[in-house]
Amino acid sequence: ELVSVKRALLSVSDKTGLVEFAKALSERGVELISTGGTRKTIAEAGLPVKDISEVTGFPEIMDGRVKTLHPMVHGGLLSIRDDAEHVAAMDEHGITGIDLLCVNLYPFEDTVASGADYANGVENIDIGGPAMTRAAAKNHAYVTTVVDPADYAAVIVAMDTHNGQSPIALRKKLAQKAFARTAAYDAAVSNWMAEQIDEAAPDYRAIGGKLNEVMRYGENPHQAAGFYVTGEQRPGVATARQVQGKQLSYNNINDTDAAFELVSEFDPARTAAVAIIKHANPCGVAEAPTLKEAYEKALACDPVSAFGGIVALNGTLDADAAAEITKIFTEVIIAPDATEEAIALVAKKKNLRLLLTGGLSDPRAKGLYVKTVSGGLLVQDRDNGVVDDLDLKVVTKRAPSEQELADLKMAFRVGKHVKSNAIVYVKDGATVGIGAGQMSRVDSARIAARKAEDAAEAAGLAEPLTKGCVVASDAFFPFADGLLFAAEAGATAVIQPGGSMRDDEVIKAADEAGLAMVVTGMRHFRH
Ligand code: 93A
Repeated sequence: ELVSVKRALLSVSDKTGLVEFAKALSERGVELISTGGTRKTIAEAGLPVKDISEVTGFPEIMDGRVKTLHPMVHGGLLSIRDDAEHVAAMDEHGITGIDLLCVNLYPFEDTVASGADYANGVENIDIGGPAMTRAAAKNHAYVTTVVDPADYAAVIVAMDTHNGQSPIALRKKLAQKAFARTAAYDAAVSNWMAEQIDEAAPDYRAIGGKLNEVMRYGENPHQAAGFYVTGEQRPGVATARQVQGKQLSYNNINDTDAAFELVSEFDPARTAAVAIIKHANPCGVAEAPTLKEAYEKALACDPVSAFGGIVALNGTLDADAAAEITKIFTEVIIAPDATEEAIALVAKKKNLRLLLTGGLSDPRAKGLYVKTVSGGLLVQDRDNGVVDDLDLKVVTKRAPSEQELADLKMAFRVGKHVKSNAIVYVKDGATVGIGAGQMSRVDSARIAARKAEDAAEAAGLAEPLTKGCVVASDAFFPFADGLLFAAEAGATAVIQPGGSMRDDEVIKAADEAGLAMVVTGMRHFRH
C-alpha cells in the first residue's frame, strides 16, 4: 500500500513550483531525472539532476518531438515491480523503475486560445507527456503521478507522514486526476481540429446549468421539473426580476421565453412592439408608435386565443399599455422595465406576474439550444439569423412596395418564432393571421386565413383582415398550392426562403397571380 519514492522523472512546461518540488524531493533522497528545459531549471537551482538522454542512451531528437518516448522511460513507468517476468525484463535491458512522474503538458489550450496559427497549434500537441502520464497513472499501484503544481505540496506532506513513501489512496487519486487531464487535453485538441476543418459541434457542456428552483411540476402535473440557470448573460426569463405574482409554472417559463425572444427581434429604436403568446406560439404581434397601440393591434389578431396569454413588450411598460393589458386575463407580462404607475396598475391584478429583464435579448447573439431525444441530446446553435441582415432577392416580375417590404420583413421575423410549418400574414405592422405547427404548409396557410376571417367577424368588419396583406413562410413552398391559397386569402406579397426543386413553378404561379415575392435564402424551422 505504501511504496518508496526513489526515482522521479520531471518534465514540465509550466515551471511553477518546480524548483521547490525538485528541491524537496532531492532533500528526501529522491534521484531526479529530467528533460531539456526542465533539467536546466533544476540544475540552475543547484540540484543534482540527470538528463533523460543518460537514461535512454538516446539524444532528444526532432526538435524534442521524441525525447521521452523510449522503452527505458516507459518500461520504468509501467513495470510491475513484483512480477518475476517484468523484473527479468528490467534486468535484461537495464531498466530502472520510475516511482514518481511529474508532468505538465505543452500549453496547447493557451496556445490556440491566443490565436496561434495552424502549424504552431499542431506543434503544441504534446505526445510524450500524455504517454508518460497515462503510463504512470495506469501503474498507480507503484507510481505517483503529479500533473498539477497545486499537488506538489500534498505529495511532499504525504511522503513525510509515511516515512518517504507514497500511500495508495494518494496514488489512486492522482491517477484519476491524471486521466482527467489527458482526456481534457485530447478533447481540446479534437475540438480545435474540428474548428479548423469547420466541423465543430456545439458542446452542450458549455451550457452548464445550476438548479435555480424546484418547480411544482413540469408540462403536466405528473411530471417533476426543475428550472436551471446557465451562465448566459442575455436578458430573459431566467434572469428577470419578478416584481409581483405567484411562482411561474414550467409552461409559463417556456411561453414567457418564447414571447420575450420574439419581441426582442423588434428594435425599440425603430418601433414599439408587443407579442402575445399562447402555448409557445404567437397569437398576435404588432408594432406601432406606442406600446398601447401595439398591444391593441396584436390583440386584434386573435383575441380569443390571447385570453390567458403571455404579453411581451420591447420597451418600458407604461401606464397606458398596462391599463390596456390588464383589461383581459393575462398570465405574465415581461418587459425590459416598467414605470411606477404601470407597476401600480399591474398590482391591482394579484395573480398577474410582472417580469422585468433590464434589457432585450440580442437576436444576433450566439447561444446553444439543447433538446433531449430517447438516448441522446441534440445540440445546436441558437437561431440567430435576422431578416434585416439577409440579402433579399425579388424573384417575381413585380417588386414589393415599400409598405409591403416592411410587412414582409416583419412577417418573416415573426415566422422565425412560430412552430413549423409556419405561415404568417401581416398587414400594416400587425399580424392578421398565424398558422402554426401543422404537418402541411397548406393547412397552416388555411388556418391562418380562417383565423383572420374569425377575427374580422368578431370585430364586425366587412372583410377579413388578410385582404391586401403579405405572407411569410418559414420554409420554402414545395408546391405552388400553399402560395396560391395565401393569394386567394388576400395576400399580395410573399417572403420565403426559396430553394425548392419547384421554385420555377412557384415563381411562375406568383407572377400569374400578380404577387410580389422575395426570397431570403434562410430557413427558420422551429419545432
Ligand atoms: O514533443 S513531445 O510530445 N515528445 C516527447 O517525447 C516528450 N516528452 C516530454 N513532448 C514531450 N514532453 C513534454 O515536454 C512534456 O509533457 C513537457 O510539457 C515538456 C517539457 O519539456 P522541457 O523539459 O524541455 O521544457
